[in-house]
Order: sequence, then structure tokens, then C-alpha cells
Amino acid sequence: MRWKGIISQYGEYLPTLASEAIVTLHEGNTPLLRARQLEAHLSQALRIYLKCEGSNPTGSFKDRGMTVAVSKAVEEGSKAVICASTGNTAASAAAYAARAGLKCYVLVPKGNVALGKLAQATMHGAKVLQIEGLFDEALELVLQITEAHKITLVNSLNPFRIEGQKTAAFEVCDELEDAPDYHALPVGNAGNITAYWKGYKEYRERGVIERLPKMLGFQAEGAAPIVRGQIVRNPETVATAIKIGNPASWQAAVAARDESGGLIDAVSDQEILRAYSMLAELEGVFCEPASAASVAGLLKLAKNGYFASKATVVCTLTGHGLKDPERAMDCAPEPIQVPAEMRSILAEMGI
Ligand code: AN7
Repeated sequence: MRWKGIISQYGEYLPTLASEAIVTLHEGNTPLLRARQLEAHLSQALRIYLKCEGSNPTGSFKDRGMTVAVSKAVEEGSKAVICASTGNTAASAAAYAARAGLKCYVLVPKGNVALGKLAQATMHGAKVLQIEGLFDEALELVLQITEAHKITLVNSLNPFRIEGQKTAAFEVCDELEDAPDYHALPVGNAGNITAYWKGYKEYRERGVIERLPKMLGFQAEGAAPIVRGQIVRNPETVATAIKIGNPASWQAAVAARDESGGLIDAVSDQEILRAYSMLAELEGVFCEPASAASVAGLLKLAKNGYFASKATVVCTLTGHGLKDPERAMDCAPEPIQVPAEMRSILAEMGI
């Protein structure tokens, strides 16, 4: 059977939608890859899987939530959507709004959005408003706008976003034929950890799985409000997607952590960039820096002997590496300049 998106696949677990309202780019059905090289790199025996959400139509997990949120907006007769974004929500909202024929406005923190995401939002025809300020301020402004005007909010405070995003947990369970022991993911605004936990719990309530994973969330050290237990006024990290000081779903993330017996911890930019490079070099998976926080966290916990032996750990890689080509070029070695001449080329090849 051909894949037609998460609403078609998991509709029975989602709010009902009139079929003519459905807006989809056939999101979901992303690869769950066994990471054998990473496993070999660790001293402890673990089964590690990568849930590669960069394979979604706009290159991030946001598409799962956006198909439901934009479909609902269409069903309700909305004419416009708006979000604050560190980039991926903007790219996804812009694409789904374009497909639905809705206007799209995005507020982004100037100078803190990866190039590919800006390119997507503008190409899809969104009105991109860059503010001299943080994501947190952009979100506050967007909330005020949606209270006063008839524009649909498509940040993860829109519950339909969470509904769609929980389907990633379903896919993991469908493929593993149960829940993993641990599920690691980056935490920014904290919608995704909330969504996964909701998905796992619903699958257990319906008897599809028998147990629940421990949820492991990772924030960047310079943007770790949940870890520190207080708002971060000046968040700092190379992982611009999760440069967020006051997450909207803070309480829900804490609940996911505590109910599951997991944790939310911080990883340094250095740890994030190391995991980012390792994934590309060892596993052939190019994710964006924020996404690598999940694997950075896994490496950190494994080193401290946190995991039970032979445990299954799924790490969500939330966005594609091509989103942020500038960061990649900073991290990778320079291409070698060589004359168009055989001897020099072979010499460079070491032949
Ligand atoms: C690649 O696009 O918040 O904890 O405005 O783009 O659910 O917020 C993006 C977040 C992780 C964090 N990885 O997820 C936005 C935005 C990537 C992301 C996160 C984001 P949440």
C-alpha cells in the first residue's frame, strides 16, 4: 500500500477531519535506522536506532503536526496561519499553507535562523518578519496577535500540532513491535517530547504496546531552562533550532520526564557538534545541529553507565543537515583545490 501521510495512516488516533479538508505532503513513514557504528563506538552493549525525521517533506518533524493543524484550519474556514519560529516550524507552516491556499505569517529571531529554513519559508510565499529579538519574544507577540485577530496559531500550543507529532511514536512502535526502553530527543519549546509521550501512552492504552519507554530530553547547555528550573533570559547555543529560554510546553515536558522515569539533561555545544559529525561520518546520516543533541545526550549518559545493558534506545533526529549548510561548512574540512590534471589528482588521492 502506498503511503499517503500520517492522517491517512493514523486517522483513528487523530481528531476527525473531513476528507476534503486534508492538507498533506505525505509526511511521516520516516526511516528508523539501526546505528551499528555508533553502537560499536560505545563500551556498553546497546541497540541504538535513529528516527530520521529529516526525511519528512520539508525536512523536519514539524510536518507531522502541520498536516493536522493546517487541515483543521481549512476545515474551520480560516484564511491565514501564523507562527513564531526558530526556522523549522516556519518552513513547514509555509509549505502546508501554500498547499492549502492560506496566507502564512512567520515571526523569526533575526540572525538566528539557519539559511535553508529561511529559503523554504520565503520560497513557499510566507510573509517572513524578522524581529530584533529572541524566539521567546516572537512567540509572545504571536500569541497576542492571535488573541486579537482571526489568524490561526500553528505553534505547538495549537493542540493539533501535538496530535500529529505523536504519530512518530506510533511509527517507532509499529516497526520495533513494542516501545523501546528509552527514547532520546532534543528539547526546545518542548512540544515534541510532549507529543511522543502522548503517543506512547495512547498506544499502550489501546493495547498496541505493553510497556512505555523512559523519555530522555536534551537541551543545549546555554539554553537549558527546564534543566535549571528557571527561564533563561539570554539563551546561547550553536543549535539555533533549540535556542529557546522559556519553552511553551515546559510543564508537559516535566510530566513526560517524571511519569516515564526519564530525565531532561543538558549537553554542551561541543558535545552537540561532535555527535553531529559522528552521525554524518559513521552512519551516513546528516542531521542539523539541534537534532544531534539527542545522540550527544545518549553518548553522555552511556559514558556515565546510565543505561541497562542491551537496552534499546531510539534517538530522534528532528531535522535534516541541509537546513544549515553554513554550520556544516564550518565543521567539515575545506574541499581540496586541484588542477584538472591526472597526476595531481592521483597524488591527492594517495595513489
Ligand atoms: C530541528 O521551528 O521551535 O522541543 O520554531 O527545529 O518540540 O520545540 C523548532 C524546534 C528540535 C525542538 N529539533 O523541538 C521552531 C522550533 C529541531 C527543531 C526542536 C526544534 P520542540
